[in-house]
Amino acid sequence: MKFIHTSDWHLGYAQYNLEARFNDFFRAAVYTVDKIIELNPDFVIHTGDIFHHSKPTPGAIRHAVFILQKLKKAGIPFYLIRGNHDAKTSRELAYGGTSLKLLSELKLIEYIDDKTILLDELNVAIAGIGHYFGTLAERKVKEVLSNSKIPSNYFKILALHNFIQGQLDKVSETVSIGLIDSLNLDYVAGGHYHIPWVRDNVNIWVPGSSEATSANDWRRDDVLFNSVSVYSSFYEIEAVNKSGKWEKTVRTHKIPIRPKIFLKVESYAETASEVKKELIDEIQEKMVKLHDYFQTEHEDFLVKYKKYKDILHKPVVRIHLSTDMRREEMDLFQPSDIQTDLDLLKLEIIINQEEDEFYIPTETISTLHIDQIIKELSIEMGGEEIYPLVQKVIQEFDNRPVSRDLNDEEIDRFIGFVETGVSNETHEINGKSMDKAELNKNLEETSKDRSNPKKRETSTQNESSTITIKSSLEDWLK
Ligand SMILES: [Mn+2]
Repeated sequence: MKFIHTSDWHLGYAQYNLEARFNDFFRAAVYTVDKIIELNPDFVIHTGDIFHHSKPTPGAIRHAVFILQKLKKAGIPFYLIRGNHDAKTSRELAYGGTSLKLLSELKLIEYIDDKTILLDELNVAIAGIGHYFGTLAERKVKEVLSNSKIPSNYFKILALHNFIQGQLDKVSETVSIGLIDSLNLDYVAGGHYHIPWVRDNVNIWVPGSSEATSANDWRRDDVLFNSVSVYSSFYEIEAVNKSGKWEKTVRTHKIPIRPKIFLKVESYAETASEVKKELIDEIQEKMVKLHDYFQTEHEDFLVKYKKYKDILHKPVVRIHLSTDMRREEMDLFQPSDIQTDLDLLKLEIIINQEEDEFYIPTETISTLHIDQIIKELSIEMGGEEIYPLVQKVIQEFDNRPVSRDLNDEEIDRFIGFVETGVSNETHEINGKSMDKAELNKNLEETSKDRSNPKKRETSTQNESSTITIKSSLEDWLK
């Protein structure tokens, strides 16, 4: 007995609003199915999110029909469960059924809608549970399995579209390993999580999505040269019953898809044109390596899918850039030029700019007493002499309830304090007595110092802030 497990095709997703990406999701699923037909399994299990949208466009439906017809012609049954993208809410379920029901009525798939089906010729049982939020996911698993009558000699498969314990922390809709382990299953087919993920000691296999719906999906084990993600995966499972005991082997198949290049670049160049050149060199280096790699490793694939070469040369690129460029240079820096020069499909640059401003390192801030922080800030702001003033401000607010935010009146008072000085009393600064007017003058000079670049250069530490250039309209969440 042999079957294929694939998941999360997300057909119809025009990522970055690009038609090329819409086609990428289609192409990845076509490659997958072509390979499946070559392997000629007894059946296929798809663990949900065949569509990206619960109301797929006619184009996305045509993609699905085209792909599923290939399998139908080859006589390979296709079992599918409901992903969160396929049909999100009960409201949509209520209005005349989902796209999955449509595919099922067209006899292109068999929709396993929270039930167990028995493939008696193969001695296989498939329990399929769609996506559920919260604890409902686990309850549905228990419910469906306890209502099923599965002969003990059958190969028992559970198909799920939910997170599994160990994938993401603190997600309420997580199915626990303990529950899965207690069910005595031969193969747990997982969807929803887009990165390949295996716990073979408890028979859990997650092939990941067939294309990347977000940059998070690039974090696979099989990235090339530490920076290029270019595969998706599916599993081929062969199982034999040897004197009452099932023995199985699981093979991973990789599908070449649109390359995604992720780079961390620390640049010490100070001009926009130098930084640009560095980035172009880095990207080109990876592209050349990738091209060479494909020529040797995937010669057959390149012959079979000639158009893939165009895709290979047009990656999606994301760069985390640390730079010393000053603001003025930053304004001259145009990532879109790089995208155009290299003819990339999409370039995103996230810039960590070094800035000449005072700061308290965030990693130590929690261990510093507030008074110490204020003292350091005072010194950075222009001199120890304003420290007594700031101290006074703190004292004033020291008795405030810590468990709530300041109310409007308190905020006004606080702002008033800083703007007008503490009171009409005189203050001792460096042994000198100052009245309110002098204090204000002192504060004014201090703030002048802050905006004076020469003075700023003497500051010992730099602030690191994150600025996203060309931030994408893309919703990075699955
Ligand atoms: Mn998905």
